[in-house]
Amino acid sequence: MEKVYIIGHRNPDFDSVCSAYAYAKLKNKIDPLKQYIPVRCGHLPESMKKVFAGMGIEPPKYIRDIFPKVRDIYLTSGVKIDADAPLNSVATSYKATNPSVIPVFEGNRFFGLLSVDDITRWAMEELLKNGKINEIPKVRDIMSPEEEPVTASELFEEAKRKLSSSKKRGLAVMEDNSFVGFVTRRCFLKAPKNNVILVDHNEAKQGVKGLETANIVEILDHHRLDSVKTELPIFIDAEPVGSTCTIVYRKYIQEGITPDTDTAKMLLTGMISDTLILRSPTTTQLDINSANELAALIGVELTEFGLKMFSCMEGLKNRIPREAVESDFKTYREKNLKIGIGQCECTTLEDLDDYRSEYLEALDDIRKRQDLDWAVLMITDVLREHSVLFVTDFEAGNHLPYSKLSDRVYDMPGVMSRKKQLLPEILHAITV
Ligand SMILES: [Mn+2]
Repeated sequence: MEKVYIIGHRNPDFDSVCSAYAYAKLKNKIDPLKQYIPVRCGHLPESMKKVFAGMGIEPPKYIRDIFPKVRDIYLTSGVKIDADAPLNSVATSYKATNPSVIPVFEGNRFFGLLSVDDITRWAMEELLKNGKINEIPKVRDIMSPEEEPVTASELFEEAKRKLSSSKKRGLAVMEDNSFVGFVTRRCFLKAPKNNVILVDHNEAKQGVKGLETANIVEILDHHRLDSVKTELPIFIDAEPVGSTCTIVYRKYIQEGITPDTDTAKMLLTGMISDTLILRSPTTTQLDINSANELAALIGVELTEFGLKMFSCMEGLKNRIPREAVESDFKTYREKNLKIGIGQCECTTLEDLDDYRSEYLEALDDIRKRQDLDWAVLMITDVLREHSVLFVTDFEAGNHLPYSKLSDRVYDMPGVMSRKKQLLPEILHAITV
């Protein structure tokens, strides 16, 4: 069955993981001829794992990349030749399929690949020596030494390079140390493409590694368009709403399908998380209606559900500063400047003094390593709708409209959204 991977952005957040989960469920219902597989391309922070565990839901599996693999192309053979069998025992199957290699076994253990070159070499030597073929040898006696096998999880390009630098016509393919099939030169004529649906992002640089080798069939997103190129026309659903989960939920409505309870919880989690319990200015009426419908469906009180989710989040002082900052860090290029803006959510700002210096240090470090002109971090108390801003030393800091709490720390009451509230002020500050 044709596979389609549904995948969110790197450094996955709730919206990207939950929308992939819920959209895969819907697609598998309305398009049963394909297999839709939700995946994620980054590791989950402990706090997210805790939320999924609390709901008893298995989040999408991690994949490292979407590059084509040996797994996508290798061949299997119905024929099983024993190493001690006489060579003429391969004649019938050889005539039927004309293979360039045939797998040979020693009992149940894989022994090696018998190549058509092995047979030719042996036959030519016999003819040179005797002018005819006197004796039929055992298969094992004419096989040339076996070469290093490849693994099913190996990259297509890597295995192609190995085979082309080998003298053999084929290489064995192993998975978990046992033989699963083989690859021949013909397998590498054309690289296969994995089908993907992008959710919660549309920019290649935010996507899974190897996305440039994949076949993008659909995009569901609520960010600005700076889209990947596609070979064929595709479905795009891009809407300026508060979360991708809202878009996915509207798809359920369109199809007349009610999400099951787990899916409803996942959708609501994504919405609540991206919209900070519908308090962020990115929230639209569609988000509010959708979230209320889902809360009613699950039978929970919306704010309570949201607060429970946010209370699972680890306080900043208990996290590793660099990891916390980089878990949601976006870079922008404006006015010839490279600027990075991170955002962390928390449920209190009262412990700020406990971690201020470590986080300022981490921010300096990230600015240097990512070669940025300016790096800032907004820390948002989702309960009180209040943020503070940490910044690295930069002239533009003096032009921010916020009051200073201490050196390199600003107070931002009422500010919750990076893209709608903070980013315009940052852009203004670097222009004046
Ligand atoms: Mn989102």
